[in-house]
Amino acid sequence: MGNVAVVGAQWGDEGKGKVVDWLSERADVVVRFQGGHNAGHTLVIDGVTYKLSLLPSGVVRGKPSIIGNGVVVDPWALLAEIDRIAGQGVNITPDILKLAENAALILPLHGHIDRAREEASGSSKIGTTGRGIGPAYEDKVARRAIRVCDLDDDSVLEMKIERLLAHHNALLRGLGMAEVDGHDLLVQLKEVAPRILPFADVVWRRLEEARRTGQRILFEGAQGAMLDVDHGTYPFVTSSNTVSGQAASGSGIGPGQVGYVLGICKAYTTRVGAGPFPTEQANDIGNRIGDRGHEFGTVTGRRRRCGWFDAVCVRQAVKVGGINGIALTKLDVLDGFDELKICTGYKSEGQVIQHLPASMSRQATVEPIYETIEGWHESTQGARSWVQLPAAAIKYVRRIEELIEAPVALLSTSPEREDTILVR
Ligand code: 2SA
Ligand code: MG
Repeated sequence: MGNVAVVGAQWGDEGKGKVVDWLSERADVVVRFQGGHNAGHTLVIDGVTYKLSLLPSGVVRGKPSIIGNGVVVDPWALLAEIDRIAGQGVNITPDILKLAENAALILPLHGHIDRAREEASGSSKIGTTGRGIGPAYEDKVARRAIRVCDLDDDSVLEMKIERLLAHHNALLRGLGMAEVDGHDLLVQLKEVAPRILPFADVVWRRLEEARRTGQRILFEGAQGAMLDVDHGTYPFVTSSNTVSGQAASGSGIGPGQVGYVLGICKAYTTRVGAGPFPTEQANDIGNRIGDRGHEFGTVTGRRRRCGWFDAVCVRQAVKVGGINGIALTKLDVLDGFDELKICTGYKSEGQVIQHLPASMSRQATVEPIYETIEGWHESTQGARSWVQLPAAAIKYVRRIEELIEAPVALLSTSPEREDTILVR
């Protein structure tokens, strides 16, 4: 195995945590390259469940781990997560974890703005995780973010806080909301700095060293292609690029080093938050999938919307993200259905189309065209080899491969990592 990037091929929650954990054993360093503590990656190791949001999944196994520059970092959330994982017996030291010194910070005001906007949006809510992700990325691209390296220098920090608040306080005043006190923010940041700075590093150099010495890098994506700020169901997306191209720029290495791109998708579809979801089953079928699949958000506990496998969306994710192979997860959730449906195209404005259009109104009105496939009644849960699968399940997987134009390289049949079938 060379370098691998693991990315979501749907709307997130495809089971990346388990696959990253499975692959991290063979990797020398694990890197997060976008998103923040909006992610929720669940790992089950020897029956113990670990829920990670910001930390790269490799840390649980003591793998050198990197939070890259493309991530937005809430320092308090990072420390809380480190402490929580320490409570489970995993000690995270600056030897293990490196934080890009050029990563932008999520500040308390970003969370306030995120939640206040959502509350004010009524029925046009995005359904964000409320973690301040969007506002933090806005400040980053507007060139007024406070970054990890700024924590090291009081005078720079003061100057940057002043610039940042000149922008935000003017807006908050206009909305009749409480302004942010610059001195309080400075005190808060100076208080957290001594615990954050030991993790700060020049991570591109660490990655360059890995490249030079032939170490294997595992890039760990968060969310999924349909939540990508460019390629997803805009504006119902997260505020970062989630596709594999981001693995390079979000960590500081060339695109040629990204290696094999493994897209993760469920054998059905889920989405949490608002926005288009053509194959959604807001009915008994969706409820049954949700109950069997325990479909609740890891971070927010929200119930996920559920529906049939959408081959159009996944094929699009394969193409825009250069996915070389797919890890198909949660096949066992579909056990016991008489028949299953796969979406093979859409009807839109009287035409049959083979892609999800960019326009918001067309995305909201496409009608899925389904192909019906025979189900299976045997249990696939915990299957560890191809021969343990019922013929109908194999047929279902093969049909998905054909439609998405990518091979299924891994098949996961339970949260336990041993319950994984290596197809190729
Ligand atoms: P945000 O908070 O600005 O990134 O929200 C924007 C949209 O992105 C979606 N989003 C997610 N969707 C699925 N899983 C995510 N992570 C958590 C999980 C979510 C949770 O793993 O379960 O616990 O609720 C995630 N993060 C962001 C979000 O729903 C919005 O649609
Ligand atoms: Mg998740």
